[in-house]
Amino acid sequence: MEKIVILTGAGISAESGLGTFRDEGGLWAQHRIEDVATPEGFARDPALVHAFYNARRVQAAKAEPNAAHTALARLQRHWPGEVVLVTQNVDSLHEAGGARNVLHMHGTLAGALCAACGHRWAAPPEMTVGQPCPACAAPTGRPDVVWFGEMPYHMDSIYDHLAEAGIFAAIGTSGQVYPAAAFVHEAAMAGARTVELNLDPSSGASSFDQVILGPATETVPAWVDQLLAG
Ligand code: BJW
Repeated sequence: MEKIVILTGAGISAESGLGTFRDEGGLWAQHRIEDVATPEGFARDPALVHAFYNARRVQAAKAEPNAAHTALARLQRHWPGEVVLVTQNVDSLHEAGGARNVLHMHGTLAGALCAACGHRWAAPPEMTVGQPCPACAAPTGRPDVVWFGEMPYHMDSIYDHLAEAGIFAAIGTSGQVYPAAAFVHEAAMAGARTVELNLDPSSGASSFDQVILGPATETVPAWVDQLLAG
């Protein structure tokens, strides 16, 4: 049975109350990317960056998975082949909705990372500047997320899955950030059928075989029903 590879973005968590980045009033309308989502911004003002991620960690902890998250978990349980979930999101709503083996290519709010030795540990609800690393004691704890200019996680595994995909879906992502924006091309080259599910057409919509527009809580359960009905 065909392998399904699904890429999700901030739009899938929007109806759980978590803000997207590039929609009107989104996170990038309120914060400068250079200040809060680059290693240079963290080096300049770590307190500002910790405050940004502490607030999002608190908000994400209160959020509940929605019908789109649970529908993808249902697809993972019932599809006779493999369903690989790759998310750009740093929340844990896929897991809370019952999904397994989620590849968090941009890291997670739940993790802390030592910028000096690379050790990882569970982030406290509030991270502070100079937090010592439990492994090497350097005062260089940072959120375990991937900023611009850094290499996303799990890339070898993701490219291997894309090369074997029979179906590729991108859900709730604007297609403006690489390398995720190019996954549709990788999957198409492997012969996959490609589908975008988004509120509005993304900047890469013309690269997909099919585009399904609407809120994820409506389109994703319907798409999953259709796949499982064969
Ligand atoms: C709904 C909805 C509803 C709303 N229902 N839908 C030129 C060309 C190519 C690349 C580059 C370039 N110049 C620079 C680069 C590289 C750079 C990049 O892409 N820059 C672009 C700005 C051009 N990329 C990087 O630096 C990456 N690293 C890298 O490339 O390493 C080298 C490499 C080389 C080769 C292979 C592999 C690697 C790292 C990128 C890191 C991004 N980090 C962030 C922050 C993470 C931590 C955090 O959360 O704070 O990741 S930025 C931010 O954007 C976050 C997101 O994951 C990411 C994508 O955003 P997403 O999810 O698409 O959200 P939005 O808001 O953009 O879109 C939401 C969508 O949902 C919209 O379309 C809505 O319509 C929709 N929607 N409600 C359904 N209810």
